[in-house]
Amino acid sequence: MQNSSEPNLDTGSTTFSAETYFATQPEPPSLRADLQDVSDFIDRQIEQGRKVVLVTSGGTTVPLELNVVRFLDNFSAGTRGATSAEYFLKQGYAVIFMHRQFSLQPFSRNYSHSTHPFLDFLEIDAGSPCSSTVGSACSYSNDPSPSAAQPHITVKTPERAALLSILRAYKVVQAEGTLHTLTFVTVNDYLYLLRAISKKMNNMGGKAMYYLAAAVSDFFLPRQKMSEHKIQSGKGSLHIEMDQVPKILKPMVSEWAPGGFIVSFKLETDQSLLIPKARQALERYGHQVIIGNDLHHRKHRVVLVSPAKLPPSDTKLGPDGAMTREYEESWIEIDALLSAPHKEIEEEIVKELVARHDAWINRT
Ligand code: PAZ
Repeated sequence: MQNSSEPNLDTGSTTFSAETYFATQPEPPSLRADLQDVSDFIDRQIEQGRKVVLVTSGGTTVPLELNVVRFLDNFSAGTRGATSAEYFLKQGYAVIFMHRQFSLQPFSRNYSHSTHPFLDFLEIDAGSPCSSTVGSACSYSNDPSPSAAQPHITVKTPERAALLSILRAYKVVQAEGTLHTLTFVTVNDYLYLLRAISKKMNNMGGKAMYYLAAAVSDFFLPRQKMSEHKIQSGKGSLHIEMDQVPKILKPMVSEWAPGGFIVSFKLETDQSLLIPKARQALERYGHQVIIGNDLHHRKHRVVLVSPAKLPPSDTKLGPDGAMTREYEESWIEIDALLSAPHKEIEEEIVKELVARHDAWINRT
């Protein structure tokens, strides 16, 4: 990076292998404690015979300075991950929900501060003092003692049924201890957590599913090239050269979680790229499913791309005589399900994946 207040140390490479990445980039300070909690959670789920899914959600950041003022961010509100996590819980899975700090979370996502603010559907009961315009005349509003008169707060009638159903599901999950959440902020946090959790979950073999919906940066600034302090603007325009984040699906599939069912997401803005890029990635990494979605239709339409289940006689040979793989695509669209006005596409995605995961566990 130019315009840095610190000397740049050349790491000698712009294409990091996963091995080089972890050998040169620092481990997040909270990693060990996070991992211990995840490990205890997994052990409890193994005892209870549950399948476990790791859901990653939200976007990673790439800090530009060690004392971070500016950073590069990846687009994702966390809707896909948080919504899917709820449906996995409903299907009996235990969920490790690894999400970007402050992005949407299962259950509470239904009352996001921007789209459905919680305070807007609460009301102070008529008849309670302070039920209308509350001002300084509301003498007890700040008195927390049990003996003090308190107004009754209720949920507005049209909101009650939905809230009750969400609250009940949330309480069941809490009582059963089937949801464990942990957070990342930077791409470095994400990579370290993903590696550690995948290795831990690999003890579960086929009962582990990985649902990688987080939006992860393809580029990063190695620690050795970062400015310690806020980059100063005095020297004119800023030129930053970022290195490529290693393609972690490769070691994930072959080393960290070879026994698991791995589902990754691919986001494109040009829909025509979805299938070719998904096939290319499956060819390269050899995991089970890629879900392609384009930015503007992601809430209504996705495509699941996976290796085709061909009988051996249909296996094709390439020009060099080597076996070539065939892929199949299935689209999920919720426009077709007009009967359900509040349908969420994640319900269908999760239903399909659970069926595929079960078939995969029971394969001979
Ligand atoms: O979180 P969100 O609902 O706003 O967006 C979800 C998504 C588009 C980030 C996700 O479906 C996805 O495609 N994740 C992978 C992105 C990538 O290609 O890195």
